[in-house]
Amino acid sequence: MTTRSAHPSRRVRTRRTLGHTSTAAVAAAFAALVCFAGSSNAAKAGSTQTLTASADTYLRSGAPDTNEGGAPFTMLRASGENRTLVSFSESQIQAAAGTGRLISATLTFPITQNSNNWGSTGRTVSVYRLTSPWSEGNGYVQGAQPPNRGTGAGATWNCATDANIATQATDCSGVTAWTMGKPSQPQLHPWVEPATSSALIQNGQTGALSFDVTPDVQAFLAGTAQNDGWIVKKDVEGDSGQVQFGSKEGGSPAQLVLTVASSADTTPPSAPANIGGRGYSRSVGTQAPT
Ligand SMILES: [Ca+2]
Repeated sequence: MTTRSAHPSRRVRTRRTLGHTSTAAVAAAFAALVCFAGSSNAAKAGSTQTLTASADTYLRSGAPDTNEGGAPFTMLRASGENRTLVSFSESQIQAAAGTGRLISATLTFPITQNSNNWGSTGRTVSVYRLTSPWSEGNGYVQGAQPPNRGTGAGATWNCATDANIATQATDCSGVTAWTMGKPSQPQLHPWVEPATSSALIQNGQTGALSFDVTPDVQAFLAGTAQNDGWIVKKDVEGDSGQVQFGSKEGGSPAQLVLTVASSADTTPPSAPANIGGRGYSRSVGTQAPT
């Protein structure tokens, strides 16, 4: 498979498909995008490029000093308020954009386990841009046999960076602490309201859950926002609904799919025969997973 989504109609179809929550459609789109990511060819201007998460973990209000950065999944669920964190390398985002113009950025989470307890009409999950740096950590406790609290620093419910995740103490203060609770005081939270975007998740849904994060990535590229990644949580966290997403450690990390046009390209792409021949030869480098 070529890395170039050279034919305009194919590219448009892919982007439209990602906007739906139809299981089959999302699964098909995700499979196609994974195929793009697997190629070693340098991406070209006007192409769709896929980055893989550089850090992922999830937070648990029910275990507020426990890190799950080494888990083979991330999770959302009502019991103990599980929330997913993910971030992508700023240098990889910059390299992927190059001097081009960002058309779209889609954050995609592969669904690896759906508990199918989302009510009869599904529930809404939203992604927010984080405003605090955090540390992934290497703990794997929930569901692990045996549990491994991990070593060193990592994110927890209480701490953006808990200095010692091996202990059940809150080892952070000041800039390394954050406020995940206090729902009536949103100004204390380390994320931007309102949500960047939302998606519906339903019983029986497989494939992937995707969010449009174009404005956030545009802000990263423009230098008007710091790239601290995103947090994903259910809009009503007390409602039933549990899902696991793939993680780096599980071999199926979240992906950031960027569609970038050449900075000189102000018109839709021309026929495939013209691409690469004149003005489309800029190489932006291969995005290897980290
Ligand atoms: Ca991880």
